Amino acid sequence: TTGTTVLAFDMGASSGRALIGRLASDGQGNRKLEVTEIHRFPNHAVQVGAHLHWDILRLLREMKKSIRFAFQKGYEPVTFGVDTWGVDFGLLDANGELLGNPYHYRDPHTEGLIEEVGAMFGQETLFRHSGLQFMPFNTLYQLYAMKKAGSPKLDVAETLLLTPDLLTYLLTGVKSCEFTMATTTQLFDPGTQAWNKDFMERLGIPSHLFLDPVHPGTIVGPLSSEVMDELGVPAMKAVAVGTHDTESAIAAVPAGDDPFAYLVCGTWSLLGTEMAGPLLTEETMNLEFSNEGGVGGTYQLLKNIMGLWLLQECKREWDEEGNEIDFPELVRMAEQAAPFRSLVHPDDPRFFAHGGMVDKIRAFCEETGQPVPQSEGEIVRCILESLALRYRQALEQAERLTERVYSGLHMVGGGIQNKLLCRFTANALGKPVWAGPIEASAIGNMLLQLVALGECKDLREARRLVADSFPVEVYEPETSAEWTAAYERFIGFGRV
Ligand code: ADP
Ligand code: LRH
Repeated sequence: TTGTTVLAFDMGASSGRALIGRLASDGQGNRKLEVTEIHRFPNHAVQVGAHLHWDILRLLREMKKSIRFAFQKGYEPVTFGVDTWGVDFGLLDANGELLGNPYHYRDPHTEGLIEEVGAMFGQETLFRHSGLQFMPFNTLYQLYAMKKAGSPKLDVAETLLLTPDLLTYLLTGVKSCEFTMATTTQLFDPGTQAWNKDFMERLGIPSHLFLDPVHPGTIVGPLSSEVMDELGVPAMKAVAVGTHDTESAIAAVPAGDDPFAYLVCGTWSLLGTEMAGPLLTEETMNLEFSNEGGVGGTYQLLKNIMGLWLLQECKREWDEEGNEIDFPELVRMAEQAAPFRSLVHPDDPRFFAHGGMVDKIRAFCEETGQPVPQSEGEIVRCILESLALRYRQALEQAERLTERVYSGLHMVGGGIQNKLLCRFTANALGKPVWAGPIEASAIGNMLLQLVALGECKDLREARRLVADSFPVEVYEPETSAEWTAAYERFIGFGRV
């Protein structure tokens, strides 16, 4: 039987991919989502002068290529959805043309602005009206950086489109603003469920740039006639899915009705739990958790953890030195290295900027009186053990905030291909890890298309479809006094 077919574009900070989802039915009421990857391409930051940018037109070109591939292979998707990393945006002029290359969230122009804006508004006020952890890349700081630099783009811009909305616009010509991305800006007030015009005014950010958000599952519009002609494909409608990749990934966690904890594991690690609304308490702020708008009316209480970025950057450095080692091999090297020699705190701010990661890790170890990791295996082992311990710390904090105890951790995303990390995490937590699916963001993206098409009733039914369609790998914890001792050392770094 042929079933409804949809196309998901999932743009991660390290790679972009296009996947086809087909809803297959055995005729007896049992349905499965069959997923096929049709295209994958690297996504790199590009340094231009003092700034770091995304290569947005390259992404557009790869997306068009994906659409062509899909139809060439005989698929006939009726809709598509785009999800990307959070916070970033492009500006359009009055003719609807893109003003320059969007900044990359790791551009250093926001340095020092957390402190500056905090002093202007008071951190409590900022938190109460945004619900977000103070991350240097939040859209609020990026726009304020442009304002401070006297950017003429801000003066002529008519519309701001967040990255997934921008890519959707470049394919359809329709401007939209999707809710989950809007909640990553720090300019959207979860209390009033509206843009915070007061913050904008006080920072000199023009408030006319922002469109009213629509909820995930809203149909945006068909491919533009230019794109249809160029590619020779029929009309296919864009759906505003959970366009923030993290929210799409959470939608695809195969959890049941009980409260659960999750870790979305990619370039970033997002660890948290699903809530019915935001938790805007002082303790949430002090423990550095965010409230992000999710799909299906949820709010996600989660912590941004620097994640596999540390490993990606080391790999990039070794690759550039001509010492190319793939991820599976790096994991094997880590497995052979001695355990618990050196640990870092992954969220030390020094690790945020790109470049020099191996030296930064060594410096952290030296400053904290630990053996300095030398070989690739030692470095990778240090990163993976440190991440696992950080996950335990964040899970304990989530338990404190929600006054619940979670019986294990769901892990999804590309990072679960690192089985050593999954095993370390189960051991560090002393709880089972349920790993899968890998392509959670793309799958969650498809689910919201199926909701828009009336094929899935709600998030609960969508999650059941994931559980019926994809295997989950279970990692039981191995009891170990060594992990407990390592956790004591880790906590000694003193960060929340
Ligand atoms: P993003 O969406 O942020 O680009 P992904 O979810 O694709 O990230 O995850 C990318 C990460 O997954 C890489 O940084 C790497 O650490 C890990 N990874 C990818 N493939 C493998 C593999 N074969 N073995 C181990 N780890 C892998
Ligand atoms: C993960 C992610 C995360 C954001 C970061 C910018 O891809 O979307 O949720 O905070 O990118």
